Amino acid sequence: MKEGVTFPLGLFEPAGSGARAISPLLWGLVWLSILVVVFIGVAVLAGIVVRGRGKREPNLVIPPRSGRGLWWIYGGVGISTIILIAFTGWTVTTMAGLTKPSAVPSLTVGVSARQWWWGFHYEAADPTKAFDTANELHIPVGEPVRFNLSSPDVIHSFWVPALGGKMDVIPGRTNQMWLEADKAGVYRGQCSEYCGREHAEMAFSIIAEPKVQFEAWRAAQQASAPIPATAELQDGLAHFVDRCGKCHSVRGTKANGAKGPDLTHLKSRATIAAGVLDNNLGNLSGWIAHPQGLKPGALMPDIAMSGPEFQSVLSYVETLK
Ligand code: HEC
Ligand SMILES: [Cu+2]
Repeated sequence: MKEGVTFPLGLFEPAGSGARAISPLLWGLVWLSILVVVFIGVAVLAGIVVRGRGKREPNLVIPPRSGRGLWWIYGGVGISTIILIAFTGWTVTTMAGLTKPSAVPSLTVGVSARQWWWGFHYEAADPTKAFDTANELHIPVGEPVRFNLSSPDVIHSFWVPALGGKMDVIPGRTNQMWLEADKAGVYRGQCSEYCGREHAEMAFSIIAEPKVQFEAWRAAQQASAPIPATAELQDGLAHFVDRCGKCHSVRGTKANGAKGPDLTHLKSRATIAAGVLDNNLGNLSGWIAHPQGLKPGALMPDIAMSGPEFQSVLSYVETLK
């Protein structure tokens, strides 16, 4: 059964100003490509038919090749060059139009593209209000949002086709882009620069929602994780810090690793492992027990735990709403 982020990328259904600006160019290139294929196909077929007739009908006199044939080459090269220059100009002006958002973005999100998941850092004027999350972005509808893109490992590419163009994420530098969603909805994002074994399983979603809902989500994310109330959960937290805390952070606890996604509000996300699995108890349990079976090569190793230890960690993780 297919799970996780399965809905299409929506390349041909622009839902944001960036994607809308690109759409005519996209269609222009699609139609140009179709025309070229059809034209060349017809020319090749015509050539075969005309030349072939000479073989089947020996009496037919085909005039010897003359210099006029070369005009096909001159004309072909000339017309192609003009069309290509025109499309280059169109591409460059479209790209230039995309560099400036419609308004100064009030929200900035740092994107850390990793093998093979996405870390998101929501900046805030008051640094105590900044927070991290992973693989699921929330943005307010109808407002440009700025993204600062960086990568600690290899080159990735940040792409949400329904909202805008793609931008490479390059180690050692911070690329900037912005996106704006016209309508509320869930949009699919995908890494679009081959980055290793699980490149295809490096999806994320953008949830564009009305400002009020967005603010409610942001306030909930800013909160630290609840302090465990029962002995079992306290045990779970202790094991979690011990076994998982070197790679994962849970705000408000001693777990402050940064090699894996921030799990403070794990259960608020719809999927886990960069859009690979639905976020439910069964999948979470399967993932923690044997991540290598679900996403081979993922940078979370299988971790050997005793039955009770595993159960307490799982129960604790389930409280991270
Ligand atoms: C060596 C580092 C490391 C350790 C130790 C580790 N993890 Fe992970 N974990 C990761 C990485 C990296 C990912 C992202 C994998 C991916 O999607 O490719 C991840 C992903 C996850 C996710 C999915 C999060 C999401 O939003 O997609 C959960 C849940 C998780 N780990 C739980 C745990 C638990 C519980 C433990 C301890 C038993 C643990 N991890 C130990 C590195 C680690
Ligand atoms: Cu990637």
